[in-house]
Amino acid sequence: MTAHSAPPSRFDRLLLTGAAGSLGKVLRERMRPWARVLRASDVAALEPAGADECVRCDLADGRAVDDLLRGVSAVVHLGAVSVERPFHEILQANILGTYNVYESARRHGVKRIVFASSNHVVGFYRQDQRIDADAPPRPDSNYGVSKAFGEDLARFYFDRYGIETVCLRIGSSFPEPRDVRMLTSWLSYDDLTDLVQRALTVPDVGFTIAFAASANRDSWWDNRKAAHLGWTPRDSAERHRARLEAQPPPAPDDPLVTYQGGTYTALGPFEPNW
Ligand code: NAI
Ligand code: 15L
Repeated sequence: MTAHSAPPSRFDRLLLTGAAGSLGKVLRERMRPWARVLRASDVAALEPAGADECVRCDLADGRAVDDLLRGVSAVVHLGAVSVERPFHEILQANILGTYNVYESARRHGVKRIVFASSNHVVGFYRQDQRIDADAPPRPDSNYGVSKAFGEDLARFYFDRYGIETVCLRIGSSFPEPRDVRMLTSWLSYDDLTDLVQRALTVPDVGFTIAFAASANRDSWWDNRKAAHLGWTPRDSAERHRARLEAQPPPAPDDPLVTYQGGTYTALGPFEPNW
């Protein structure tokens, strides 16, 4: 299966949360041929496009999310606070929001979710360590903790209710890598698209954790436990190396070049809102 091609059988209705975000905009265009109807959702306003169903919905609103999941065949769940923020913000969108998605999936018989997890679930591993999906989580932030919660929730909903999830521990998915850390963590949009397509369509994924980086020269992640997805990234950050290494070099103990999660390991603390 190559990126952008239609999967072997089309879905009836695919739900994409976070559709107004950076990755959501990209995947919305690319997922449209994969389903009879694409339902695009976000708390932010959505531009009408194609024949998409556009639903503005706060993931923290359980009743609204329950309506959102009605009639859906599978979900690509991107909607979230996507950077480090105070816990009360993360709690609403990422923790309560992801619970609402899974519980509504159970109520409506949705059998497959692709969950946008993050490298920040394991951000406190050092860059000289190589880990696989069985390495214990070492979240680097409130944000990373919320993604670890999402992975645990996905594990529970598979063991208890048989809802399959592929958790994508996305590295750094931007048009181009932005700093020396991203020479290792970068994921191109084409490689992301191919991975999402496989995560939706490969049979019997159960509960799978896949590290999501392009075929960069160096890697911190051993992806053999996701080999059944048959995903082979094609792109590489290598052609950006000279430009990025010409940037002023970080100190050897700078988190950017020390920890897999980079600068997230040094953010905060944030005052609670109580
Ligand atoms: P983004 O911040 O551009 O998009 C996230 C979207 O979620 C936004 O459109 C936002 O309005 C929406 N959202 C936030 N709170 C919401 C709520 N309460 N209800 C409904 N929608 C809400 O982030 P991006 O880069 O597109 O990331 C997409 C997903 O992938 C996120 O879950 C992020 O954590 C994850 N990810 C992204 C990486 C990247 O490099 N772009 C790396 C690792 C994970
Ligand atoms: C993430 O999880 C974020 O969503 C994204 O904005 C980047 O910070 C990325 O990780 C990264 O680690 O580069």
